[in-house]
Amino acid sequence: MNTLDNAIRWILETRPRRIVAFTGAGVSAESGVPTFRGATGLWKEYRAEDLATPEAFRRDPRLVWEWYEWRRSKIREAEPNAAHHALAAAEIALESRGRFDLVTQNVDGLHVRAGSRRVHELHGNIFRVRCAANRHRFDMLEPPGEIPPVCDCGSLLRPDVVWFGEALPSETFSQAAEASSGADLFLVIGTSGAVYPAAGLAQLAPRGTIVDINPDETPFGRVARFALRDTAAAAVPPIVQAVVEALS
Ligand code: BJW
Repeated sequence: MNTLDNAIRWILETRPRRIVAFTGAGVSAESGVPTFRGATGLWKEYRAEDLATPEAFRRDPRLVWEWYEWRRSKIREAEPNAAHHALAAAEIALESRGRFDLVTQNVDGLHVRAGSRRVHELHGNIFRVRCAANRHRFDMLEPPGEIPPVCDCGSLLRPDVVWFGEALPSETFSQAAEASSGADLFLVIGTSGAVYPAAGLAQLAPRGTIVDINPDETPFGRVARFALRDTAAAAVPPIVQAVVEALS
């Protein structure tokens, strides 16, 4: 049965050592960062194709930047929640006893702010920018003076995130794929599984290792050992606490 108690019991019995947490927008929902899909998702008001593509940026860089600035301001106001903190604490607690990889589709940086260290950001980071000519890449934490911002080299700056039709950072993806195929516990937290190739990482996880944490049904539920229909802030802390306990 898909209960938190059963999942905890299984973790205590099997004592997983190689843990991957694969997160999506839902892990930050309880921090007040909107998700992409679903009733309150970002795509309800804005179409992805209008804003998160290279074509959209070429067509209307100002509109795309205004959307990103709105999101950046929401993320600046947000704080990591109990799920982010528990994942960071588990990584530190397991340092010499296991391996903990945090693979995230999120661009909000909240896992790093919570203290996670081995973080693989598959879709980039919203507080980093690069120039459209692809020569310069740097952090831009504050709002730009002008929108759209321009690089010293004269070309437009864009958020250093992965838009539809663009390749994921290859080294980051390879590291995530390697960790996924070696996992003995693969936690899927707060993702709809709608976007590839990120969602395909779960197919690399060895059979019977997936625990899906999401209040809604997901495609991972069908293959998961446990599908916990709960929020991240409620279910992640007891699950990772069990991992730490099992290895103590
Ligand atoms: C809670 C909760 C709570 C709520 N607790 N949970 C194979 C099949 C079909 C299509 C493709 C395919 N392979 C590639 C494609 C095309 C495309 C794609 O996947 N399209 C699909 C939409 C159909 N993929 C791409 O284009 C990718 N690139 C690519 O394939 O390149 C090929 C290439 C190779 C070589 C050279 C050139 C090209 C790139 C994908 C980039 C995705 N980018 C975005 C935007 C990032 C920047 C930004 O933030 O603006 O990434 S789109 C958006 O979706 C964002 C997210 O990271 C990603 C995933 O969304 P996520 O995290 O799952 O969020 P939601 O909203 O969907 O779900 C939230 C979940 O949380 C829900 O389930 C809720 O229930 C749950 N939840 N509250 C826990 N409290």
